[in-house]
Amino acid sequence: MTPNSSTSPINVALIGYAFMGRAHSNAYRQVGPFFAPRRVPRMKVICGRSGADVERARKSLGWEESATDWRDVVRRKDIDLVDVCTPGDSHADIAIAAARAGKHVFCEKPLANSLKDAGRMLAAVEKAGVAHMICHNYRRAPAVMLAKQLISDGALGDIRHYRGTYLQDWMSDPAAPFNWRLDRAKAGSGALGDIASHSIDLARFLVGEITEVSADLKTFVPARSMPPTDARRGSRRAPRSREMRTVTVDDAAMALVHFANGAIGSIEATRMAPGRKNYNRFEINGRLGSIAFDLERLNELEVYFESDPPHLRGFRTIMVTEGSHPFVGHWWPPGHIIGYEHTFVHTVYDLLEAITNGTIPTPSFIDGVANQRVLTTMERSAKSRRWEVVK
Ligand code: SOE
Repeated sequence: MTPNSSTSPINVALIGYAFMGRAHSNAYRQVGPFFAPRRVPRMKVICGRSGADVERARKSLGWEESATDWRDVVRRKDIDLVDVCTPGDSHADIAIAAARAGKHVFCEKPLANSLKDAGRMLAAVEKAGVAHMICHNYRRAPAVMLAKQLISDGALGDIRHYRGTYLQDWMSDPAAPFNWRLDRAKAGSGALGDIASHSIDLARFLVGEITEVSADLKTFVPARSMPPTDARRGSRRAPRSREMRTVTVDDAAMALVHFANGAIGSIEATRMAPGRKNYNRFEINGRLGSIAFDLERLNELEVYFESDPPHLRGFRTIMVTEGSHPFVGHWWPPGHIIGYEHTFVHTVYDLLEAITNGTIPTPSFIDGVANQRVLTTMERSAKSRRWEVVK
């Protein structure tokens, strides 16, 4: 890719308008005023299958136009960047078509529903010479960036342990209805691809490549009732017993992992941990110290250093809200905390700057493929009930 000296806006097409579509839209709106990228995003078109719903989303999220056919959208001459926020089963088709049309591609995680599709996506963006990025937004929580700096500076010494847990509870109640995330054909996998993929990304970012895994997957609730359709919702008649649908993905995933640098670790993800809403936590222990992060307290990083005088040793909590901390200077004065949505703004800022510089941002589709390889190996290991090499 070549650097782009233009200061014209980067015209964005967003495919998908649910939770992630809203989070990305917010990021495009905030990034200009707070980060002043050299090329600001222009929120050109938002695309979804239902014309009425996507038009509502357009109005509330601030896009110029709405559309219902992503194929037309990704071919448009006036689009520079295609942002894929759909369920996993359409990532490959959209991203590959966008790359072939010469667009930069930003894609939600996991990159695809299979390693093969993830590989095809990477080949397409590399062939087209466009920028590509996967949205593992938690890398850009300032506290996670600080953790990365500490590790890179050697403050923890050689890393021995990574303990990543991503716990949620929204599927814990067996009466919670079926949704697309429970359908393997749409989502690829369950807690594994949806949230363990974030823990894997943080493990790769902070510690290094995962080489071997021993994993287990569990589905606690094998079938769930279908949500009422719009017609049934409006009906005055008493509801008949609901149609049940088989859950074809895991509710929980657990793995022991080995890293190339000799560290060992564990990764656990579940949607069945009552009380844990979005508990994306890691602890890393090195020869010289330890760090711990919890997304539910995302402005904080716990640190422990062996180099502290013995009588003062203990975990302390750094408020990562100083202007000198990564990204923070663009927001508020020290102590004026930031939240979940800011991690997307930081991610989008780095993506826009990379496009302007003609570089490939990280995590790129290369990371997406590496992540998918670990996910696939975890599935293989859960089946074989053995340690499996990541390949
Ligand atoms: C749902 O489990 C979800 O929205 C994930 O899809 C996101 O990637 C995660 O960050 C929060 O939870």
